[in-house]
Amino acid sequence: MDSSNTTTLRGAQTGASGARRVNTTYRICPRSGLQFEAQAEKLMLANAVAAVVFLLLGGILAVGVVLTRWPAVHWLEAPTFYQVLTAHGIDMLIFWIIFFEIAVLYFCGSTLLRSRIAAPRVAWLAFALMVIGAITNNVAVYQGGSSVMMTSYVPMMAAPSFYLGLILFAVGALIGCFVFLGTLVVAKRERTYEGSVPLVTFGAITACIIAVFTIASGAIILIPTYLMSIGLVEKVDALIYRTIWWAFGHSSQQINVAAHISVWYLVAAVVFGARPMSERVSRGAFLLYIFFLQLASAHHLLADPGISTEWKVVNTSYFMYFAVLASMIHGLTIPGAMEVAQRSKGFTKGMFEWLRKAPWGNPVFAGVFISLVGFGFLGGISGVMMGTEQLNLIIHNTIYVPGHFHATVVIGTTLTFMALTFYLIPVLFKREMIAPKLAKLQPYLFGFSMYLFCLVMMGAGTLGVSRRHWDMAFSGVAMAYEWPGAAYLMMGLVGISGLGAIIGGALYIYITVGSLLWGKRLESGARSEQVTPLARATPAAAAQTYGSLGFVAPGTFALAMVFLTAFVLYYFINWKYLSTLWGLN
Ligand code: HEM
Ligand SMILES: [Cu+2]
Repeated sequence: MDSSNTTTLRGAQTGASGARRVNTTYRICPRSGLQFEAQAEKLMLANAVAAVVFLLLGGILAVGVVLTRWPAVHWLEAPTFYQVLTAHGIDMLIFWIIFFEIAVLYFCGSTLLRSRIAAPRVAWLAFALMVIGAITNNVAVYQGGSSVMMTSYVPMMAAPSFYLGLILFAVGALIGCFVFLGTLVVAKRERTYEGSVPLVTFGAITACIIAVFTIASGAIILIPTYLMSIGLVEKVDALIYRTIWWAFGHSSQQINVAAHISVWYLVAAVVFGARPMSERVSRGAFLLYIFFLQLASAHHLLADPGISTEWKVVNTSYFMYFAVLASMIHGLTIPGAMEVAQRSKGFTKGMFEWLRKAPWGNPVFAGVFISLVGFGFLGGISGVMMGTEQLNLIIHNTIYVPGHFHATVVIGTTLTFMALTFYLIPVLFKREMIAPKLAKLQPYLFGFSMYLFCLVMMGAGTLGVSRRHWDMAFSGVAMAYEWPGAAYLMMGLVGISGLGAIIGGALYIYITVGSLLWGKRLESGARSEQVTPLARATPAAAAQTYGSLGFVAPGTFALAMVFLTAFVLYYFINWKYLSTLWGLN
């Protein structure tokens, strides 16, 4: 480890260069050494709690979705199913994740940089807008007439309040992004950190930049659609809608990826004291996201007529790989950093002692590791397969698609955020975690049920089972389609594994809310009116400074080769399958 990180906080301590006296207090968490500014802390709490409320709501709705898609149960009536599916998608993917991300941004801006948050009042306004928007949108969906799914493609129209809710929420989130950017400026001006911003914060900046672009795209298309719903605009072109909507819909997934990968680096730092193998490479990989990810939006339009093949191919078969490359760099350097850190602690036997002796009973680590592996193998490989123009035809609009994105946004983002919450319960919530045994179990139950859930959805999708379809059996239809038995079997397993994941999600909510409400209060750490310098021995110090670990990680290299083999095999199998579908032999 480099010895240059004797971080002292010249500016803030001496009150030098522009440091403005602001009426606030700071506390040092005695368990982590992290410093929380009073306003930022409250804002993080509020956003995280709102996130969990929507996760709870989305999880309850998931029961309805899953029990209807399980053919033997086929629970809800068609109109209710589409209504519940719309609310499930939006509450989960938009409200749960973005509320949590705003909390993560404030954490990376304020806590990691040891700075006060810029403009806390504005941040509260942002929060209020987001809450009002989310409630307005939900009410619209439950009132009926807005079961347009989360993509809300025109010319299918929802109630005006459906779009208005989304727009208010987006404006709030955008303001939250600017508060984060403002916090960076404050930290820089008041010199609360030395050198470059820490890598985790750098990742959060990436997420924030993508978010600004994303929200702007969302506004460009949702505002005219809103105006159409109230009768002021006559027509929004369907193809233009889809193109711009996906500049928003796809990019918003990149916010998630950048955010959860930042959290992986954070957890590697706080659990192992691990620094990235190479700061520069990791930062470069984050930059690749900014440059190339939006271009990959084209993979959502591969089946759209009216868009040229050249455009689709250039975007999805060339530019997309730079973004994939970035994810693979993170996917290697994070376990690599953990390996190097573990080896330096003496776990050097063979290729994998570092991994065997990892803290598997710690849900913060277990959650992140299960997330990382599942995100790479299930989400990553299937994503590249689907993003290939020809192969996309096999799975377009089948339940393979939700199989893929539950691997990215649930196993990747959601499981990571759950793991981070467990870290934050004693640190930010200042409570002892209730039910630690259940907490140990939680990432395994939720993660592995989700692994199976995604796999069987992808399996059923490969056989052609539609997504967003109330009745795969087409009962009562004159010329029904005869599915192979395997399709029914896999949809049955979707039901069972889905319920497993829902129980895992319920455990998370029970532990989080329970700890918050009746967990033993922990000492919060002394409050001070001034920023305190970061002690080098602080557990979280590695997350707050600059530096690289180096490159000796044979175990991770072996894992990477396994990944590559799986990738090549799966790619090959799909081309082979495509050739049988098209009868080219
Ligand atoms: C807790 C366990 C969960 C279960 C059992 C579950 C189940 C499902 C199922 C079966 C579908 C597909 C329905 C269909 O296409 O016919 C679906 C759709 C969806 N889910 Fe989940 N889900 C869960 C959690 C999540 C989470 C955490 C997120 C986001 C972070 C999420 C986001 C979505 C989205 C965006 C859709 C697509 C909605 C649409 O097609 O418009 N789900 N879910
Ligand atoms: Cu995409």
